[in-house]
Amino acid sequence: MAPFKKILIANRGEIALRVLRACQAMNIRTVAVHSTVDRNLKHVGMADESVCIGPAAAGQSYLNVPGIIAAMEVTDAEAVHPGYGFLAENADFAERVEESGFTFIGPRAETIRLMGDKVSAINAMRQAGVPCVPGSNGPLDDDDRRSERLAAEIGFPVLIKAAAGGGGRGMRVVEHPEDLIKSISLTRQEARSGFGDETVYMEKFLTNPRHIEIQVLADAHGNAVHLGERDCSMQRRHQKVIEEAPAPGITPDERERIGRICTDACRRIGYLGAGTFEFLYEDGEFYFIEMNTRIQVEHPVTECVTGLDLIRAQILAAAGEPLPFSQDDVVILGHAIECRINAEDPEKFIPQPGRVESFHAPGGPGIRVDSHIYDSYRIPPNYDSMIGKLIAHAENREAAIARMRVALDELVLRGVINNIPLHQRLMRDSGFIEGGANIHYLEKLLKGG
Ligand code: MV4
Repeated sequence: MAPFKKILIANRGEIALRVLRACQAMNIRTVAVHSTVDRNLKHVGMADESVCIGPAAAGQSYLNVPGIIAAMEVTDAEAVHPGYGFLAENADFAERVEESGFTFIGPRAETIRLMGDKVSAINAMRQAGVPCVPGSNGPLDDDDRRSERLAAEIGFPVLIKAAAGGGGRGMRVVEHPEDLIKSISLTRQEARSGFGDETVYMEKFLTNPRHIEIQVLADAHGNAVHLGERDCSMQRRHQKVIEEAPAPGITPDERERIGRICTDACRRIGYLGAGTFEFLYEDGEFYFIEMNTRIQVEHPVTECVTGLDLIRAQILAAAGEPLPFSQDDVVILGHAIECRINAEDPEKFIPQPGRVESFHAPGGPGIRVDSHIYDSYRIPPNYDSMIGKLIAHAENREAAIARMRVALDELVLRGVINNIPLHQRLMRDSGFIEGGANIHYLEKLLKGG
C-alpha cells in the first residue's frame, strides 16, 4: 500500500522532477504547482495534475503559502514535498500545512525552527554530545569587556555570525582585538536589517577547513541511521560546485564515530526524516556548524554509494513508517561525484538564462543525470541558474573521475553558456585529483593561484 494517495510538489526544476519520479515509483499521484513562466517544466507535464499558483516572482508563487495550501485543498493532496530552497526550511509553512490537516514531508516544525536559529541549533547539538567550534556558547550580549575576554580566550581570528544567518550570510572575520567591538556592532546591524534579528554569536575562525556533512535518516519510532559523509569543499562564494561521497581520507573508524554522534543526537532531539549535519573538518577534528532540515541538492552522491532512495525514505518517514533497515544494513560502496551544471557566465558567474538549443545527456554504467531541461526549453531568468546535475559512480574515486570526464565530454548543451568547461578543467586539475582540498581551493584556483 502506498503511504499517501497524492503528494503536492511545492518546488520546480530538477528537484521537482526527482520528487515526482519517486512518487511515481511508489504509486503515489502527484500535483505540480508552478508559476506562470513555469508551465513548460518537464515535471508539470508529467504530473497527474497541475495548478498555476502565481506569477514568476517566487514571492508570489513558490513562496505563496496560502496559494499552496489552497492547491492542496482543491486537489485533495494529503502531503506536500517542499524540495530544497523556497519553503523547505520555513517552520511557519510546515506548521500551517499541519494545522490545515496535511502532512509536511520533513522534520517537525519545531525542529526546523530550532535549527533555523543557529544559536539554538548549536546549543541543542552541544547538549546532545556533538562537537562544536569553540565559541560563545550562546548569543553575545552588549557587555563589550565580556566579549573581549571571550575572544582573547578563544584566540584570534574569531568569527562573528548572525543567529538568523547560515549558508554564509551574516558573518564577519575579526583578525585583531582592536576591531572586535566595531565588528560585533556591524554584524548586528546587518543581521537586524537582513534578518530582523540582531542576535550574533562568536566562534573561533577555522582558517583552512574542509566542509564535510553527514546525511541522516530518522523515523517517528526513535530509529536513526547515518548514510556516511559528503565532501562539499569545492565551492565558490558559498555555492557548491562539486560534491562527493565518501570524503577523501576519512577512515571507516572516523565515519562510524561521527555518524554515531549524529544518530545519537537525532534520537535525543526527536529528529524526523532526512537531515544533514554540516561540519568543518580541520586537523582530523569535526566541528558542527549548522544542521539542514531538508533534502539537499547533493543527495544523489549518497544515494549512489548507499543504493538508497532518499526521497522515498523521506516520504515513508513522514507517513510514520518505521525505517525498513538498520545501521548495519548501510554499506558504502565505491565513490560518487556530482557536478552541478549551471547556466552561467564562465568568468563572472552571472546567470545566463535563455533557450536551450539542444541537450543530450550522457549515459553508460555509473552515470546519472538529474535535469529537467530538454531541447528548446527556455530557462527563465527568475530562479537560480542550476539546470541539472551530473553524477558519476564507480568502484573508487579515480574510476569515478574517469567516468565523469567521459560523461562531461559526451554531454551536449547548446544555446546557453554554462559551466561544463569548468568541470572539465577540474576533473583534470591536480589539486582536485589529489583529493581533500579545503573550502578555499576553488576560489584560489580561479584567481590564478
Ligand atoms: C565558519 C568558517 C570558519 N570558521 N565557521 C560559511 C557558510 C556557513 N555554513 C558557515 N561558514 C563558515 N563557517 C568557523 N568557525 C568558514 C565558513 C566558510 C565556509 C564553510 C563551508 C563551506 C564554504 C565556506 C566558505 C567560506 C567560509
